[in-house]
Amino acid sequence: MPPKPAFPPLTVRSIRAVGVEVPMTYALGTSRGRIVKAPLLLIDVATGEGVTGRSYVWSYFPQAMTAIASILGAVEEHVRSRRIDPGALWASLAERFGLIGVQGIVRMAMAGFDVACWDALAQAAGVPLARMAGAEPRRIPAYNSCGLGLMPLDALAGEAEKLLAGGFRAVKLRLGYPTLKEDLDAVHAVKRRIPAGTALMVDYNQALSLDEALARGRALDREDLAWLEEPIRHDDYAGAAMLARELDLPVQIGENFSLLAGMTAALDASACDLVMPDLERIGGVSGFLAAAKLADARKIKMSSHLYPEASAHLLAATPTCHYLEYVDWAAPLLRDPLRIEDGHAVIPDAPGSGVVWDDKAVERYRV
Ligand code: SMN
Ligand code: MG
Repeated sequence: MPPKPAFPPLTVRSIRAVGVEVPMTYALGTSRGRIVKAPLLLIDVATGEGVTGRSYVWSYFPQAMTAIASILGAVEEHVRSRRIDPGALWASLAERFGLIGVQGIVRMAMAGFDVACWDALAQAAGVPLARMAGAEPRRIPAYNSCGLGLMPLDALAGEAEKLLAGGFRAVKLRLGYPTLKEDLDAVHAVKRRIPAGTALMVDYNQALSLDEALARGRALDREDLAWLEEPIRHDDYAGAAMLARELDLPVQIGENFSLLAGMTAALDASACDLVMPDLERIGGVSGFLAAAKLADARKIKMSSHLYPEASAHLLAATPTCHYLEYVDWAAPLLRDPLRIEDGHAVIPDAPGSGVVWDDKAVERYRV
């Protein structure tokens, strides 16, 4: 990999956070509830040098946005006028928030700030974020995760077809229907409609007990699936390790890894065959790059979770890069949404992460 460019001298001037709710093209039924609007907190880090770095955090529910924005106010107070060196600022903020702890919405605010800082640095250096992270921009294999939530059986096949229309060769189906039979019916309905060779991932969002996961996993073993995601509660690493041992189907976890320590604990427990850290939960760009190193050291394939715009750059810097999770949820807010060609995310050849707001759209969806 090419050497990382030095960080250009930038200082924090202010942080702005704006909450939006963006209607989703496909409602997403998960075993944890149905999502129809994306609650996104948009973050702008203005620098004394004139460059503005941007990021967003997926806030899971709208009320969280107010709380995260408020924590960002405390972040701003602490880092105002400081030099932008993401690692040093992370360490300093972790110390500042030591009593409440770097978790939950504090971690979300810190990660959103970190990603925006990296975007500002890449812009100031005049390079794509991938280069700032030490990688050559390249095309990243992507799966379409926009839809295929829990829904009536007769609607699934049509949606699968729509999701492949953009050239994708991989899609993810949410499972966790009341019975195994319904899960299998959903898998079969989708498989009947997608071309042979299309990768099909399935995601339970932690819905199953360990016994039920073993039973359903054994049945799914025969379905030629790309992975089985979060079958059981996310922090039961011993249970996940048992499933990973017993099942042929690769067990995928990672969107709930909290910082590198969470991922390390999971890998030490042999809890999974694949990992998919989330840019926000793993600790922003700095955390994601550390996760990529760890995945490489343990020879485990790594995908991303949400945030496709910045994650595409970072997967270029991930030696064991597997799949980008593509969702279009922020696309209506962006001047140049991430492009998918032939099933691959195209890293834009422009300075920064590629996240530039369409101001009119932001106004339209602002809450
Ligand atoms: C998911 C989780 C949370 C919000 C949206 C989607 C899902 C995924 O687990 O992996 O896409
Ligand atoms: Mg998931």
